Amino acid sequence: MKHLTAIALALTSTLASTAWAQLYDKATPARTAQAEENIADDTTVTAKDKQMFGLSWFGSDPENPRPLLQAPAEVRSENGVCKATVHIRKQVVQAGDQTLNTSCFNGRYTGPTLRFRAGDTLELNVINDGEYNTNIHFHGMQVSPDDYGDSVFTIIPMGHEYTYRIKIPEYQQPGIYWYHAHSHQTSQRQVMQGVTGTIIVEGALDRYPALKDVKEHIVVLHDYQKGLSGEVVLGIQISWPTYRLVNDQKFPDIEIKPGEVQFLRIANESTNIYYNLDFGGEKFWVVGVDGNPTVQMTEATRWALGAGARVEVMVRFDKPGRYKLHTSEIRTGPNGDGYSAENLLTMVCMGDPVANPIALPQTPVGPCPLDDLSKVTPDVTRTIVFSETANDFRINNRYFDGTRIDQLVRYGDNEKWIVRNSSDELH
Ligand SMILES: [Cu+2]
Repeated sequence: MKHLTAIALALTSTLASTAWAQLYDKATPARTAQAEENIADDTTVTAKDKQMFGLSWFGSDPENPRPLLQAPAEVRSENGVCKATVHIRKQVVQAGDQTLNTSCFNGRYTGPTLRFRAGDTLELNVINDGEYNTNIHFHGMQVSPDDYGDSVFTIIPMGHEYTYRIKIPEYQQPGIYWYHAHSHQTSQRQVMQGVTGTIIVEGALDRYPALKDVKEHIVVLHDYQKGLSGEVVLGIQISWPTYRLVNDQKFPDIEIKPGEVQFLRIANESTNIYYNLDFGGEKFWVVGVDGNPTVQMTEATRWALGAGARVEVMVRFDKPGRYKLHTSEIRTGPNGDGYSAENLLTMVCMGDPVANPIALPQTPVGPCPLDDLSKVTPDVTRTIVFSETANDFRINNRYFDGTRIDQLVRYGDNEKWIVRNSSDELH
């Protein structure tokens, strides 16, 4: 269970969820190939879906119309400033083939993507007409917590608004990040309600000139548990099945030509779920992990994505076919949670092969922009131990207290942190 869980204990009982996890684990044996196919069949588009989504959402194969993946709304930086407004308000929104009565950004379950370059300024106006006091955490950004910056101790009360003004440092690495509610004890539910969005720091492909024109897709993995009231449940049960979406859509398609290279920027914006992603054994090439460019393109056939994690990959399929982005069943340890397998989206490889296919992997031009810290002598070394009791999660045997300072670090120091997980589950 991730940090969001740890700080939202008021909403969920660890004991109850652990007991359920064991039960659930026993109840869900590994899926057979037939079962996997049934998942796909369940999500075949119906006449009702067509009405709901609008015809423009459907792919170019008239025999098998399916909703194409739609990008979330987007705000781009202009003249060095990315200026956006997110309005949290409770309303009925479309979430896949269901509706959800929820407090989310701008009437969409998936919030707007904010795009800017290192060195720009982000001005994010947050209007809180939601159900909780809130705030925004800019996940993975190396920015100041001061003044109108990235502080999880900021509180935007219900009925108020607040504008974050954040200078993005020149050393912020290009890649995919996200922003989400992080107010203590309600962040888990707010994230599941949809108080999240994606951040792109531009320039991720600057070191790969041959790839500068490849088609890009933002792929937001997000999920919820819905109660009888039509809202996100009050008591989230971590191991219970959740309704999983990709950019507000259920099992959408992406079209790709044989031999074409496309760029998938995948963010796990869920509260708890781990994904264990694959394309049915097809290779893909990783260019970024959690906003850090990889030194070289890394070939992979499977990638585990914890809650909050991101991965950016190049895909190419040489033969026509339907290649499903799939997550396998995953269990986070004897004391952890179990998540079922599911198909998330389909890359439909069709049409004429591209004339001059781009070779993969590409060799990057110039050095990796990340500093190599492996040879730096640390100024301070700390050991951080994660543990669990029957009732709570702890770091160095202490439960979170927002009024206490646990680690005081000096600006500019090089620190070595040894992180030890003594619990019986992934963290
Ligand atoms: Cu976060």
